[in-house]
Amino acid sequence: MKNLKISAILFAFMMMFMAPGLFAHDHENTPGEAEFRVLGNCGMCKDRIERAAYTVRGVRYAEWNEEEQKITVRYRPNRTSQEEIERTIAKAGHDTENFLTDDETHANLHHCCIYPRDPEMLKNNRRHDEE
Ligand SMILES: [Cu+2]
Repeated sequence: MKNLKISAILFAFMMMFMAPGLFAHDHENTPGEAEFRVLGNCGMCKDRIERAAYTVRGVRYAEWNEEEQKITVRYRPNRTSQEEIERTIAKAGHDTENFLTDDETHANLHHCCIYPRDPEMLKNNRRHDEE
């Protein structure tokens, strides 16, 4: 009986420390951290995309993955937002999950960087400078 009590207390303690970790995997719900789609082609795109992200005040980390066509960013949520980071990357030439670059900016990218655009995104996303 005593052992059972101790086990119950131990279990309660374990849950207290472990439970928050069980829910910490959803990046979209972690303030200051986001992962979203960004289209691009090559190492030059990677530079341009990450550099654009780092121009946003409050961005602490940006890494674009060519294979996954995704960027991971970490930022100070009191300084900036995923939306501002997306708009800035789109302005630099790369369509993002929610925003589009200008046709002209896309066409003027280095020739190896002219990535194929996604018709769904062209239909649904807002332009980077749209309200
Ligand atoms: Cu490129």
